[in-house]
Amino acid sequence: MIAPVGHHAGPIGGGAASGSTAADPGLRPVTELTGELPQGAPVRHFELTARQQTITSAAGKTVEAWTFGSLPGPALEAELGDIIEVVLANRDVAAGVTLHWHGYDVPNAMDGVAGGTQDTLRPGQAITYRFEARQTGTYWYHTHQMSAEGVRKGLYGTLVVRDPGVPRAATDLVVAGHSLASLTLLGSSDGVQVHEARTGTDARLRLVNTDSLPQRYQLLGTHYSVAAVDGAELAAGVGVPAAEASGTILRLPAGGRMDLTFTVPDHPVTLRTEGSSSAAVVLVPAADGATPPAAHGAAPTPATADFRAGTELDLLAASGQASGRQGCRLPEPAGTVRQSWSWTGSSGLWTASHATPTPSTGPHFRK
Ligand SMILES: [Cu+2]
Repeated sequence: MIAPVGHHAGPIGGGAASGSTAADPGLRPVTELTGELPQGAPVRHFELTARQQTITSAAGKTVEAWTFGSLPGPALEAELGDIIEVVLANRDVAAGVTLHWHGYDVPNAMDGVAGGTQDTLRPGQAITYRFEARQTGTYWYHTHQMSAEGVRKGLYGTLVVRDPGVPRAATDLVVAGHSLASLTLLGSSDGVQVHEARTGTDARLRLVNTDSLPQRYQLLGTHYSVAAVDGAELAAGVGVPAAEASGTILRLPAGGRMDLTFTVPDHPVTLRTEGSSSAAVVLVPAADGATPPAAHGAAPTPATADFRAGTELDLLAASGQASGRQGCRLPEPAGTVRQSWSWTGSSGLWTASHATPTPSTGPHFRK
């Protein structure tokens, strides 16, 4: 039985009392800062249940995890202007759970910071998060109760918000890199994951580092463009030449994202992470209609990456060259939310704070 957690469930952040018991009638409990929702907007409804789970990986490793049913949790998708509604329940994670929207601007009461904007959910409890999708791009969600432990053990997933006015790439993949004990995952696996795509069509690979340390990746077999960083679309993508084994290394900071775009070539494209020699995401040219997929033979042997020989892509230098200026910021399209980053020692995670206000219809509290 799941009991709802109401606005009067108890004291919240910093000892401030919630509800009408507040000593100062001029103070509003943070749990009331829910913002306003657009009338009649489509509602994207999701249900996430935190649980203890034993995971056996593709490579045969067994780890004790905390999950939202899978590693990563369900991939959440919405369009700009939608209402994102997520019912979070805690089945049996004794340490508690919340949902924080990494890099995503939400009303304060929806921000999921245990002890700051809500109480943690204990086993048997549930809460509903509801907010308008006002930013497009690649984001992720994670627990914010003891997050150094909770995120690492598996309480995370991806969030992608699309602009319905922008055509979706023919192949649009979200791949979260994650480390859990001896396990390093690319997406949901520490093995080889093969996706088919037609030669000549466009592809977008949304890379998310869900670790609390930087991670390094390589995309082999194609030239590509870094089209977005941390959810913000770049005005001009940063071009990266085709990489062989000693090619360009993409270094993603803790919690960081990079969207890579390319045209599917007539040969495989392989994504590798430094943390695992077994994990690979491989895009192979799709069989044409006349040829059954089986005729293409066994799964390809993925390209091998050499992380010692490659050089890290310097986005600042690359964008400076592109614009003819030195040391400039990444180009920003209109409406970009500028993000700064801060290290929160208590949670052991980097968190984004927003320096540029976005239009607000409700009370927002900015970290
Ligand atoms: Cu985060």
